[in-house]
Amino acid sequence: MDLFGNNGIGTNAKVKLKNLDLPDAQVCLYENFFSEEESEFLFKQLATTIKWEQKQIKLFGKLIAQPRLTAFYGDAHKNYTYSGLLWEAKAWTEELLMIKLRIEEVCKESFTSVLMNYYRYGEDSMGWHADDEKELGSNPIIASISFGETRSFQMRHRHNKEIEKLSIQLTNGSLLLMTGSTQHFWQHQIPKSSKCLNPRINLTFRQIKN
Ligand SMILES: O=C(O)CCC(=O)C(=O)O
Ligand SMILES: [Mn+2]
Repeated sequence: MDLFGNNGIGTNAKVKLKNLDLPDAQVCLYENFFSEEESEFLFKQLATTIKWEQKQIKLFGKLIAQPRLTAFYGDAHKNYTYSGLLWEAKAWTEELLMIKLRIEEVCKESFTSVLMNYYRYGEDSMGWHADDEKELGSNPIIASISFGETRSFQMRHRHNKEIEKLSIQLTNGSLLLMTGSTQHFWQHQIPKSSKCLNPRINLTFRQIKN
């Protein structure tokens, strides 16, 4: 498939941009950012070429396996501390560079790194957090791409309990862009689901400033 040529940015007629109108946040969702055909191809490529690992994290003094597989790729020496783990970047693959280029054209920003999550089934999840590590700078720019099964991406305000939690459906080929003050004021999570769900791959492109 020609991912650089005729299928280039802006040529997927189905791309739909939604600006989520949230207080203290700047969040946009591009549905069908990648076409169905591209998404299917990229899911398969990423599932087979990325070195997925199930890492252990310490929770309340106990080591437990993270409920998903992860990987971290990017520019050399742009290391990252996340969930109490030090991540050393593996070298960009051809597909990751292509995806990065497509996002950079739209965001008018460049990214140094990508943190990836592989949710194998409904039981795989990610708990409440904000992407606010100091390496990401004062107003982190997070470009999040999803392939495979649709999962709920929930957001809650960190201080104002009167603002209702919201749930965004992240569909195959979508791009969610979080910028500005979002990480200061909001947390997000991918909750477990008791439904029998197919796998999903999520890529969060980041700027490591160190
Ligand atoms: O899977 C997702 O959509 C969220 C991933 C995420 O929040 C992260 O990697 O920090
Ligand atoms: Mn996150």
